[in-house]
Amino acid sequence: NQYHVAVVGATGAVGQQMIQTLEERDFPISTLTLLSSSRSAGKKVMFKGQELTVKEATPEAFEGVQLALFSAGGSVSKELAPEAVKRGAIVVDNTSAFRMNPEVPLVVPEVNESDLNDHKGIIANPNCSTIQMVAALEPLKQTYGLHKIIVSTYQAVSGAGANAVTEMKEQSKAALNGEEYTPEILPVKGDKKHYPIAFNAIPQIDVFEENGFTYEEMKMINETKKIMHDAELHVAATCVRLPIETGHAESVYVEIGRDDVTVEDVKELMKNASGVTLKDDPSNQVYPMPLDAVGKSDVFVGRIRKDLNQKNGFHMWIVSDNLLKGAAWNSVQIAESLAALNILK
Ligand code: 11C
Repeated sequence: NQYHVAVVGATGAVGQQMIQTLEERDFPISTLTLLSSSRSAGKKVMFKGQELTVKEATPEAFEGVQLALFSAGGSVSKELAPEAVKRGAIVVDNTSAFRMNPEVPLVVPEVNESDLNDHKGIIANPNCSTIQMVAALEPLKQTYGLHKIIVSTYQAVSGAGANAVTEMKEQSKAALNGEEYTPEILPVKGDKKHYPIAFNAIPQIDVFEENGFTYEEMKMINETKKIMHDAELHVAATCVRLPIETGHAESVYVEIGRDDVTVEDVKELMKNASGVTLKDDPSNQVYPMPLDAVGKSDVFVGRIRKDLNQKNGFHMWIVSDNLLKGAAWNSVQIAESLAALNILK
């Protein structure tokens, strides 16, 4: 089978990666429709050696589309994903618009691929920092059970969009030249205050909630419980933005369901886990880093240690390309699963 596929947000950072990933994976496409806001309509994008013109995303643009990958912001998804579904498409949405909707499967194929069978038109792609964490922890949960996760993130600026990356680079140059600059985007475009990201660490990703956690932290907490089908799982997150261009890193502490598990046992699990690469050899200073993860689809795990006091406690370091496994690759992987499971006909 070949499919009529649409990419919504085709000129954005994630949209571009989606198009490239569809090409690299040779996803069976009969027609590729590229859609964007009216501002970017008319731009040209290459796909398999052909120049395609980006069109404005309107409800009518989804006529005949069988699969639509959305990554153009939550408000676009809220407005147009139902229009695409109405016209017969299955939507894979990379925004937070529908993730916690009980009617919408929230899927990381290595963890809960079978949830795709329950879709009602829209499937949500989780937040990037959630995806890499659950992909690495699912084998532990399956084998030993999982009670508690405490995560601190070291997140890249590309998660906040291409403009934020430009801001970081401009600020860095200005700072090195001893020039003045005014931060305008980070930590959050629409928030009251802005802080420099160059040579800094900002413990705010997205806006604050009433409970003192940020929305990014609450996404990691709520999405993890939904994807892992465990409302009782204890999850706490602290999300921090660092001046890294691409590649989110996470320091994760977990408590599993058994006391007798060794570091070697956990390493063995990670070695055999789908979508996970173990990079853990402290004697040779081998561990995952964002610069090495860029452009790769896997989730990298290292620095695995058993807690010194808690017999069922382990520490680990998880790194992945936030634009690939965190977004574009996970979306295309969902599309491949939909085709393989014959859900996409
Ligand atoms: C960040 N995790 O790094 C965010 C970006 O809900 O899909 C992804 C936002 C989302 O800023």
